[in-house]
Amino acid sequence: DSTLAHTDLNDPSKTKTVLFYNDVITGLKSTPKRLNSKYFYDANGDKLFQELMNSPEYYPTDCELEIFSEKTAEIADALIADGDAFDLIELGAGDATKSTYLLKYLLEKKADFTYLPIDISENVIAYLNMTLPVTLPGLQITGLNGEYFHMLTKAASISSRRKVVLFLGSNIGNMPINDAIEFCRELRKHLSPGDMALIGMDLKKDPKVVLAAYNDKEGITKRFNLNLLERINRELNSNFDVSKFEHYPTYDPETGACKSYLISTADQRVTINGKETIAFLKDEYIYMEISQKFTIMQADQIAINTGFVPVGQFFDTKKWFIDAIWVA
Ligand code: AVJ
Repeated sequence: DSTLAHTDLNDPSKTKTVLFYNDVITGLKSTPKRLNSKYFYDANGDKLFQELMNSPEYYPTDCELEIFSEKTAEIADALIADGDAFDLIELGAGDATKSTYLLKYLLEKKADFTYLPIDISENVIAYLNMTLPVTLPGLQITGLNGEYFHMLTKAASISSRRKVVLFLGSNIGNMPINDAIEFCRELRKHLSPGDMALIGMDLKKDPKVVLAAYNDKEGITKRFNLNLLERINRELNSNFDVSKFEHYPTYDPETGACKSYLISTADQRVTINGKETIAFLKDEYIYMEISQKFTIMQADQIAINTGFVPVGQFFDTKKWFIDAIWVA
């Protein structure tokens, strides 16, 4: 019953706005209030995440970069398998820094593959399509902008070659464990026997180290979270006063759940799309994001429970992060 929902649904950019609007309204009308962290990544959010990856506290990227730079050959050789042609599909490719190590090695090895990065951010896909063929001459690349499974289906419709799916950066941790398991089941359904997945997972570790990564001194994580409120203001004609929300990260060493909240510092009202009014009480929270941490055993269990066979494990020297290879 929104005005937005009555705008032109055939215009893909409008459709996206409507989906965003509906999710925001549903989330903010729920008890407790929540927003979906997949919406963090507009152009501004992409930039903030880049900054965050360079911050001293945010370790997952450094750990996985170490794995990809130090163990490139072992990882690539495991993925090449019998040397047949394959599609290398990356879910949530971002700036593809980690995968670039792999791509470079595969090109040197004259492996027969096409790289299909999938990302929710249009900016990311436009950037990869433009820059990767320059930095990696000879690379066959088809960037796909959209939701993971929609784009996996699309990838399958343009090619029937063996698939190797990269899901790095502990993006899998952005779901509660049961959703992650459901996600892996769904992923398995999109694959055929012999296809592979390379999954990056952040491991449980010193709780102080984990919490600091989501509470950096410079306040980048805080701005990263507040940017979603600003994005709602920009794209959905809304009036969040971001100075009246505080970033509150938590880490539970028992469950491995690292969660972030925005806490309203006052009783306040926000108008979304000029018509829907959302009331916040002082100290009321918006649940923003989960970044689940796993044990090595859990990583194996998730594979086995979702129809995969775990066949390889790669760690950084600190053993803070795992890249696991699973065969469908
Ligand atoms: C990109 C989802 C892996 O959860 O660690 C970083 C995003 N959020 N700091 C993560 C994020 C806050 C990141 N992932």
